[in-house]
Amino acid sequence: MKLALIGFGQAGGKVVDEFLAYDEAIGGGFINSAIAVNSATTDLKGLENVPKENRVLIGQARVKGHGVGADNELGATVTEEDIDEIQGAIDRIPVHEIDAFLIVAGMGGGTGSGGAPVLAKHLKRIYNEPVYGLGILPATDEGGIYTLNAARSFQTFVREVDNLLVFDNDVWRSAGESVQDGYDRINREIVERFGLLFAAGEVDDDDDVAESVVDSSEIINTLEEGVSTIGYAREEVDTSGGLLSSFRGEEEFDEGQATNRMTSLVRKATLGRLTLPCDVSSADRGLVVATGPAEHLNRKGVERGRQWLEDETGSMEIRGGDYPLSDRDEVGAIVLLSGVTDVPRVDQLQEVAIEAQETTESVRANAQDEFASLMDTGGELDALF
Ligand SMILES: Nc1nc2c(ncn2[C@@H]2O[C@H](COP(=O)(O)OP(=O)(O)OP(=O)(O)O)[C@@H](O)[C@H]2O)c(=O)[nH]1
Ligand SMILES: [Mg+2]
Repeated sequence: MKLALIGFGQAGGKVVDEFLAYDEAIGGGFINSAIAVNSATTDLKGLENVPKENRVLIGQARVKGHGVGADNELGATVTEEDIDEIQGAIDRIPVHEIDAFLIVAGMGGGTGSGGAPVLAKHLKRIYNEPVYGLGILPATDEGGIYTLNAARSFQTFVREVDNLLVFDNDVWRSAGESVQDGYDRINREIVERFGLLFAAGEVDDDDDVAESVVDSSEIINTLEEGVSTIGYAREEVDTSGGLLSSFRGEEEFDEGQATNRMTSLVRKATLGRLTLPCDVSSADRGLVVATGPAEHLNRKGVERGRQWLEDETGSMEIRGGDYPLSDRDEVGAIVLLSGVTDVPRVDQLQEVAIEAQETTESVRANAQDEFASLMDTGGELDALF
C-alpha cells in the first residue's frame, strides 16, 4: 500500500530515512512521500534520504533549533504552534494517491513523543485516509524521564491514531553494542518488518500469483483499531534448482515441503520475538504474509499458517496472502497481530506513570513545606555560615 511517512523527532526521522533506503532496496514502492519534523536543526541535517524540502523545523521561536530536551509537553506545544508549517509540507503530498499516513516517533523523547499525537489528531480532522502511528518505546535503562514520556505519550498516541504499531527498543537491545551501532541495527529490524508488511499490499495485478497476493484493504482492515505488533521468521531456500534439478529428474517444487516450511515459519514468527511482546491469544485480528520467490510460495502453506493462527488467537479475523519477492534466496513469514490487549510492557508503563505522578506530587508538597520552613526560620540559615 502507498504511504505518506512522517518521521517526528530524531528517532522518527532516522527510521523514516531507513524506510526510504529499504523501499528502494527491495523495489517495494510503498512510500509515496516522506517528511521529517523536528525541533532540532542538527537532527534534520543528519538525515540522508528524506528530501531537503520535506524537512520541517518547528519550535524555532522557543528552542532556537536545539530540540526540546525530552520535555514532551513542550514538544506538544511547539507542534500545536507550528502545525501550519507541517501542513505546508503535507500540502505537497498527493493525498489522493496514498492509502494511509504513518507517523513514526520515539516515545521517550520530547519532540516526537509530544508532537506525534498532536499531528495525528490534526491529520484525522482534515483527511479521510487512515492515520497510523509507529511508536518506538525506550529501553528500560534509559531512565525515568524517558519512561515517563513514553507512558504519557503512548496513551495519547493510541487515542489519536487509527492503529498504533509498536516497537519496543528494550526487547531488541543486545549487550556489548554501542548505542549508535545498536540503533542502526535496530532501525534495520524495524523497517524490514514494517516495510515488508506495507510493501505486501503494493504488488502489481499482473503478477503470476496475483490471486493470492495481499491487498492493501486487507492490511487496512487488520489495522482497524488498537495496538499492533509484528513477528517475522525466515529461512533460506535453494534457488539454484530450476533447470538443473529437472535434468536430474528431481521434482522442481516439493509442495508438501513448502507447506510445512510455511506453517512452521508462521509459528516461529508468532511465538518468537515480536516487535512488542504480548499474549498472542489477546489479539483481535491478524494477518499472515508469506514472502519469498514466487516458485517457493504455495497457497496451502499460507492457509495452514492462517488456520494455526486462528486457533492460537481464537480470532475469526485472520487474513493471509503472499508477497512474492523474486530475487531472494529465502522464504519468510510476517505475522501482524492487531488489537492486542494483554501487553506486559504497557501495563508496566502505566504503573510507572501513576507512580511518577504520586512522587511528583509528594516531592512538590515536600519542597513547598521545606521552602516555607526555610523562610520562617532564617536563623537556621545563619547558623550554617
Ligand atoms: N529504534 C531507535 N530508537 C531511537 C533512535 N534514536 C532515539 N531512539 C529512541 O527514541 C527515544 C526518543 O529520542 P529522540 O527521538 O531523540 O527524541 P526527540 O523526539 O528528538 O525529542 P528531543 O530530543 O527531546 O527534542 C529515545 O528514548 C530512544 O529510546 C533510533 O535511531 N532508533
Ligand atoms: Mg532530539
